[in-house]
Amino acid sequence: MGSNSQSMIMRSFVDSRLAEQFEREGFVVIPLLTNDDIEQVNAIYHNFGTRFESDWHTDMFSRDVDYRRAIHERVGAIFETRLKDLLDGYRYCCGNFVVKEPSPNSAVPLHQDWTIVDPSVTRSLNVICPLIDTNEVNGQLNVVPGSHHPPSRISFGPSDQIQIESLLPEIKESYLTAVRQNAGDALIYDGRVLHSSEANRSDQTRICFSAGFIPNDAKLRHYYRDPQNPSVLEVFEITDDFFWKHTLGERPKDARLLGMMADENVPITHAHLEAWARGRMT
Ligand SMILES: O=C(O)CCC(=O)C(=O)O
Repeated sequence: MGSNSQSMIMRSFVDSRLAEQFEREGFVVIPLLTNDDIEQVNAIYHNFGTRFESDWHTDMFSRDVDYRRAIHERVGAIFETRLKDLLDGYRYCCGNFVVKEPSPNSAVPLHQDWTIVDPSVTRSLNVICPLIDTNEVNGQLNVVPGSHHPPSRISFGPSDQIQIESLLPEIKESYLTAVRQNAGDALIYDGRVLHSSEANRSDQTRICFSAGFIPNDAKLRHYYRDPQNPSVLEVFEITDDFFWKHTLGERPKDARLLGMMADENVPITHAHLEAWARGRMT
């Protein structure tokens, strides 16, 4: 299911130091939003006042398409402005608030983000930016550096649960890095990078904005696995509106089916962790 129309873009940042660090580690952290931006984004969040049931929530949980579109456009415009001169040939394609209410139930397990491009030829960049300083108490992010290196998987949406429980003690001990961010700092990572966050044990809600960027010439994709036919992934070409219209877990509507592929994801093992760590050295 490769596509020749998408070119492998190795360089993601204009700045060489960031570009190299990103290739090696799969992520960088940079100061991004100004204090005024943070105020504006906070005001947008609070003015909408949307209520969610769960203690960790993303706008994708909402069925209010107008709300989702408004957030995508209004907050996305701020991130587009701040990132356009830093990224090398990438465009904004999706954006959501990701919010941790103060609760022991607000942890996010280790995962890769959905694959939204053809990973055999290109990559997506994902951004997570908190509106307050984050730390080990209020739900800072953690990443596995180097986990964008092969072998990599296709992440096909909410039913894609990485079976990794038995490796978690080892990952926490030797491979997981905490990312402490000041308000407005952006964690920018390759969408394949494994990441997680602990529960928010503070008394303040931790609001982040999460945005996706893809190369200007890349086509957006969504990989869907039908629970009745779990050995196969259906590959759809999607457009930006998918991200505010799509209902979590459903087969995409109004999207072009490009074809089917075998689900070749294999469980993550100690050998993967070693390979990723080695990939950082080369
Ligand atoms: O909100 C968080 O702490 C985690 C968010 C996240 O992992 C994601 O959006 O992929």
